[in-house]
Amino acid sequence: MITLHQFPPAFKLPNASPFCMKLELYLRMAGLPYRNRYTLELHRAPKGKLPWIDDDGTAVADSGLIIDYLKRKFGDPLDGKLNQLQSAQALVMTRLFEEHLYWAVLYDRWIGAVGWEMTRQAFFGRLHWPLRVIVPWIARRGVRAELHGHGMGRHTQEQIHALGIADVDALAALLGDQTYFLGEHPTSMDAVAAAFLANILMVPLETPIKAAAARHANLAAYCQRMAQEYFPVA
Ligand SMILES: N[C@@H](CCC(=O)N[C@@H](CS)C(=O)NCC(=O)O)C(=O)O
Repeated sequence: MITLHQFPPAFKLPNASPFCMKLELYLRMAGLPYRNRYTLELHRAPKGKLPWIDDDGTAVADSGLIIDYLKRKFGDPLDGKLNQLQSAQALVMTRLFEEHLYWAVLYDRWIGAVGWEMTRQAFFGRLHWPLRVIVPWIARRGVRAELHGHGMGRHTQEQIHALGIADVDALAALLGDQTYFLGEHPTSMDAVAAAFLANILMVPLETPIKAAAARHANLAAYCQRMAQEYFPVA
């Protein structure tokens, strides 16, 4: 049995971490049985980040590498029929979501004042004093350093929003009037897209990036469709 180690649900989504939500979505879409283990214990994760899985004693970390492992072990019902061009498109879109847009969203949640208040309440609101003050301060300092290291955090807020909006506009154009990102059949790319888009469109944080995504009727409808098919929204 696969045990999925991920953060507890937040923001009324299966997970406030798009990487955790992506992996759970993939497991559901591929029809693989799993059980959830909600945790905050990053020090137990093989790479110090969530999600990771324990598959009957085999630990695998990183959502993308986990999906590769699952495909090798259980087969590839979602992506098996993709051609070379579609696989390349999936890779490029995944990189855009995970290595670029993610950082703009992270900035809005952890650095922008309104986002930080929401994040602080959701993630640390149940801690007792003085941990309720100390832990979020340390965590936010860590995220600020990561944003700086990535480079996104060195831009102004306006520039970060413009970069995120350009990503969202490009993704809307790529989706076009297709049902799924690579055509009429769901693929693992849709686990990525739905997890990241839900974490923008379905989270109660009003940002210019969310407004830009909402202006694209195809992105909003896609997100609703994926939610109806694959994940519960509380
Ligand atoms: N490349 C990793 C990224 C995972 C990731 O960044 N997880 C974040 C949550 S969204 C995390 O665990 N952060 C905790 C930390 O970095 O201390 C994957 O695809 O699983």
